[in-house]
Amino acid sequence: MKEEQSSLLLKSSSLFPPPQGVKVSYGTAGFRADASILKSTVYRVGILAALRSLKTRSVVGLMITASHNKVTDNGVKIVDPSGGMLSQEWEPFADQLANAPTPEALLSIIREFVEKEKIPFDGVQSAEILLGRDTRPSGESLLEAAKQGISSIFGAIALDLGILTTPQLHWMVRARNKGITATEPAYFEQISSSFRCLIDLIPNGAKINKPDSTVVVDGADGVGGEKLEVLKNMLTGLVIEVRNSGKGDGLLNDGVGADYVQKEKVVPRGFGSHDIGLRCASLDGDADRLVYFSVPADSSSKIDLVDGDKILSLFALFIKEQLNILTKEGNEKSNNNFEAHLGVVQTAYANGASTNYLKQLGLEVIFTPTGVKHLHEKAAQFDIGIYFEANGHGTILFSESVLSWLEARHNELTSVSEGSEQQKAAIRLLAVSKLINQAVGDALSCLLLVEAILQHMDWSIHKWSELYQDLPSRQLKVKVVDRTAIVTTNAETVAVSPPGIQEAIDAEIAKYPKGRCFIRPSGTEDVVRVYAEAATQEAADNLANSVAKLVDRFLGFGSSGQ
Ligand code: NG1
Ligand code: ZN
Repeated sequence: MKEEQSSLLLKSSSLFPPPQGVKVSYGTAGFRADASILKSTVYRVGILAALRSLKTRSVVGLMITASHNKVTDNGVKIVDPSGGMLSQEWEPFADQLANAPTPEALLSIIREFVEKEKIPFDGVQSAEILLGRDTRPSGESLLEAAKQGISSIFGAIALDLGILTTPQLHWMVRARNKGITATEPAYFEQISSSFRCLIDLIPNGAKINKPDSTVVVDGADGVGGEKLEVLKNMLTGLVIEVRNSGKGDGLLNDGVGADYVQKEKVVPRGFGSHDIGLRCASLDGDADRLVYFSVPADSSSKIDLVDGDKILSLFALFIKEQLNILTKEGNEKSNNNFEAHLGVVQTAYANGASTNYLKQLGLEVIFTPTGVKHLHEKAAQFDIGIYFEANGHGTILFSESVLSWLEARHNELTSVSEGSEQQKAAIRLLAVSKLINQAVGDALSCLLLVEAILQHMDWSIHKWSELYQDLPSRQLKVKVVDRTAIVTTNAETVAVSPPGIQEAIDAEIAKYPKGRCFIRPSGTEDVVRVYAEAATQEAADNLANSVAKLVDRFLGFGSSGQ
């Protein structure tokens, strides 16, 4: 490393001292903390992004968001050149970098890493980083810190794309590296035109004037609501009413948003008995999660939740149906036979009833630990892989080979049977691959796909919700002394440490018919999460409560002296 580079790093990093006595870690979704202590971390992630760009010789992204967390929190994460999450191999380096106590320590960590990873660090090679942030007030000054970090590396340039949803930034990084126009208008154009294509192919024509063509969306008072206001004007065949769009007095994620709706199972602010029977949806604070809900006739606050598992089920049904049309009827005439391997990926938080349903459909279901990086990686191993977290984060990945096959089938069918059902199925699947974000879960594109499929099937939200009955479940958080004391295995369903805790949990589960329960340390908050499922709501609540007590007994503050 050149002398000028070292002194620039020393000088610039001394302006961003790390907070005393705080250890941060690159969790499920990057670094997250109270925004007031994040400047130094974000500055250092700027350096990290520049190094990642140099190493991969590609454009990377840096997003400032704390998703569904409260407005006073913020966070930062890196988008890899593929549009996915930062490679897990770099996470330990991210931790070291963020926790280096002094500028000198920081410099020596960078030096060592640059050498180990053979990062071209000569000032000749250039690095490019796309920056995005959500609507949090702290975003602007944190973005400045990121820019300072980036410009402390010779040859690195930051391109500030302003306020974006997290999936928009992922989409743009991916597009940029593929040589496709990476702008917001290009993003909106791609998703609205592929939506239009699906609507044009709806079996009995679009049913624009049906009362069901309106969806009411809770924007969580965040960036998603703001963007949806723009997108909705580009759509035909769908009316979107946006509430909690961030323009009013409402506070981001405060009694609104997908996380609140999914966990509390009550209406978000601004919704109530006047919405009985309507099809409603909720985005999270950075618009990478989506859940649907309706307000039942006898309620003003309780909802009928249609969560990520049901979105996954709807997508799986549709894709399977289209693949069947394409491969079964008249396939003998085709020169393009290909058995597309369709699979789904879930986590332990998926409702057990959804897993049963998907298996009954004959689908291969696999499980991974929490965090989209794990789900995404597994889904990419299928020709068409659909992954969803119960909380509404998910997408559908199409492999290059399935896309080439679809293109070839489409061309072949266009010449021999234009307008046939098979040709339409090929067009629909290609449209889905363009509508749905190939980089990460995207609430806006998922919303449009759900809407297109419901219109295609001519289904109400109630019909969709009745695909299967969710098992009652309960999620709780427990504060402990050190959540890293919990070590899990088997896609997080079994706790191997602290010793004895799993046996105690198993003894509780055994008391409840259809009982299922697991614990894991959160990757985004300083808590242990408890998830329980059972035959009745009361039983699920009791099981979750008794396991929460066990967690407290083994790891809580009462036992900190042990
Ligand atoms: P943690 O805090 O690790 O449970 C939460 C979600 C994840 C994922 C991340 C990223 C649950 C139970 N966990 O992670 O699924 O979405 O946030 O935002 O919903
Ligand atoms: Zn989010």
